[in-house]
Amino acid sequence: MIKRGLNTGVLALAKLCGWIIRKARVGKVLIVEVCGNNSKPYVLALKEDRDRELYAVAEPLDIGSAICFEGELASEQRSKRGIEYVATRIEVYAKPIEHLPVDIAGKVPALLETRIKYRWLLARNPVEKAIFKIRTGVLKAAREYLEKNGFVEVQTPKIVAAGAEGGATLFKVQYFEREAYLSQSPQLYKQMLISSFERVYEITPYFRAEKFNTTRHLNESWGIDIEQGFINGVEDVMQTAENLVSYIVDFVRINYKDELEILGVNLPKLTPPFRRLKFTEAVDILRSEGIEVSEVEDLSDAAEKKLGEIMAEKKHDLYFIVGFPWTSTAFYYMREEDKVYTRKFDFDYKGLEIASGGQREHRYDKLVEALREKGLNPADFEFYLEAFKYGMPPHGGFGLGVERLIMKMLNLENIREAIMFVRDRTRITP
Ligand code: AMO
Repeated sequence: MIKRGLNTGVLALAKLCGWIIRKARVGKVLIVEVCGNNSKPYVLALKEDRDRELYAVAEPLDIGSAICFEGELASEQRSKRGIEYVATRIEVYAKPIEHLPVDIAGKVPALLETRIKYRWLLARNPVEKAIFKIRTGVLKAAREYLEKNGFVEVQTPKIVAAGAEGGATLFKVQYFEREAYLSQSPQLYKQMLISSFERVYEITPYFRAEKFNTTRHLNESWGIDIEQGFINGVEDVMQTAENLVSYIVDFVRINYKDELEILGVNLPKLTPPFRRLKFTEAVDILRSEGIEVSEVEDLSDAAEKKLGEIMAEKKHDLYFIVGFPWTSTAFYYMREEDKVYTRKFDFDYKGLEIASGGQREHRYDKLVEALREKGLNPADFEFYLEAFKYGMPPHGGFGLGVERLIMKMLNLENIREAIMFVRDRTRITP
């Protein structure tokens, strides 16, 4: 019988598989660390005289060998590095034909460049693996929260005829005889679906031809996008955003204790509601600190970071900036009566925008006017505009950046650490 330990996912009696990441001899004992799907490695302590047969199999194996073993959880757990098993059988599935290009045990720290190139291999290392296991948990938690709250999962096209977030960052693709683009955001489609669903969500890649090379941008990133109909205002949407993020953080805090420990991350429980700052207030705060900011443009990365430091001093790790000027936003945000400010918000975590969203313009005439004012041709958006003709309720939503959320939760320095295969200015392989 195979028994699973409470909350640990550890198998008491099992066949377990993975790769040898470390081998050490302590006197007559051979310590073999095997890393499989579990974040903590399995540890086998084989005594030369007692476990003669198994010792003979394991002793000549190189780091990187793919093996399975059958065994039982050791009654006495002596290893600090992993979970100790008493093996009864070892089977070798594959041996490396070359030396591994990176040090999986992590004794020699690899440069970020190397880590990005060999992430798929380095994920044998508990630290690297922990990040990706938590990434899975983030998506699982998001789905769980959204399903519990009446959101329906949808999938929208990734090859599109029009962009929603500005022409400068569109990747062009040749689509038979015509030009098309890779989707920057499910924005237009998720809004269209609010003509038949009350609430939708999508977990989706975004493709953005942003030319710069920063620690917070990718050219292919993932978003948790939601759209929510029948709202009374932007506040309803901000509540969904803060509750969703708090749920995700709590889910990871409770279910990924081993991984957080491996990463040395202390993830405090979040307690919404978070502070709402008006855009004009954010401008005043930054100016009072001597930072130059415009009243009509979005905050620069540097200003955003500085605001994060100021807010952190006041014990606000997470906060919203709401009421962005119309001059700084996309066409689809609802404008206030004054036409100067909009119902767009940013949601920041430790000085980084992790999500942005807001209430949308749902009135057909005003939407057409907004497109024109932004210099866009309503004819290019006909398929989208049509959805606003047949009873479109007030609605709003947001896009939450998966890698940015993980980066801030786990205190990673570079967004590239939060995704397995990086697409940035210089990388399209591996
Ligand atoms: P926005 O363009 O702000 O809004 O994107 C939403 C969120 O997605 C993440 N993100 C990125 N992460 C890494 N690299 C990038 N290049 C990148 N671009 C975006 C960020 C950001 O906050 N349609 C709106 C959302 C909405 O209103 O619903 C949109 O796409 O975390």
